[in-house]
Amino acid sequence: MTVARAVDLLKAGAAADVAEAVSLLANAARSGDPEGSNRLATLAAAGIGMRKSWSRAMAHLFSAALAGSASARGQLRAMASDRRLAEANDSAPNYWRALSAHVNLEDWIRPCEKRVLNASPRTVAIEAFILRPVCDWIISCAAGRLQPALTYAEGSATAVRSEGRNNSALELGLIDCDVAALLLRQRIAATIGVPAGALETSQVLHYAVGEQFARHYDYLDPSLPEVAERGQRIVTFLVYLNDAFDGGETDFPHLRLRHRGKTGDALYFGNLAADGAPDPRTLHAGLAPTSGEKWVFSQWIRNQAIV
Ligand SMILES: O=C(O)CCC(=O)C(=O)O
Repeated sequence: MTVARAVDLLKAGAAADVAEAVSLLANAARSGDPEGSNRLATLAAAGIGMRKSWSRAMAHLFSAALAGSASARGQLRAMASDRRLAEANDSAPNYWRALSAHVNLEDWIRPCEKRVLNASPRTVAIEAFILRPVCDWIISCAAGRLQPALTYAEGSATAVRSEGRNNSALELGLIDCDVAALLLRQRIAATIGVPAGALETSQVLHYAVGEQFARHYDYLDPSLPEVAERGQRIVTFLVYLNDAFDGGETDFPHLRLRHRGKTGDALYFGNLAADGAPDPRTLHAGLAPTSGEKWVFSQWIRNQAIV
């Protein structure tokens, strides 16, 4: 009840509501509610209602796991670098403490090897951007929470269902993220060299056979007031969460490039030309899988901090 009330307050978003939510969660955590600690972990990792601190986030996550939070336990198992320990039985004393010690935060901001697929517009592939267990974790959290994916009609501020985008998606606002998703966002921000605040709401995309995100641009119409207020979308960053499907490539018709990554690989591209104008050569599509189902973590990035 207390945690649900705190989440409602966080969604309301006013400073006083956030402060009350933090205090409710802290009380819940103190009285042993695992979800109180789990939510505090997210707030510390996102810097909501408190200073952003990964070490505090990890401490809350450890407390949540110890108190029995299935979410915290799943996150620690997904993120730990010692895979044997992560897959071991949790009955050993100090198991969750030991596992927490194997979540290496440095790994998440370490520079990664990039392969340029196209010089202009710059389109870059990265192998093994995140580990398969993290992909599996993100998929397991999104499955069951998917909604029809929406698009904005030209010049309109209302998102609608369209034939061209008939797949489904989960939108992950900051407070909907867990520490694993926030670390992924941090890794993306570090790779592009932007503050984490320049990342829009993340999306987990799901495509069943025949579902697609038809050809589109990710940049925004520069004349929109939105662009003056919240900046332009400069980069699109995709992480392929699985590869057990046929078809389903990311297609760039103007670049004669069709790409699909293996589980955990990433692809990113710049949406603007060198002069800062939208680059129509970035036209792209998420093609429909012809068998299996496709999962992608999609991140649009602005040229200024928006959160
Ligand atoms: O799913 C894909 O391969 C492409 C996704 C996409 O076009 C987007 O997120 O803008």
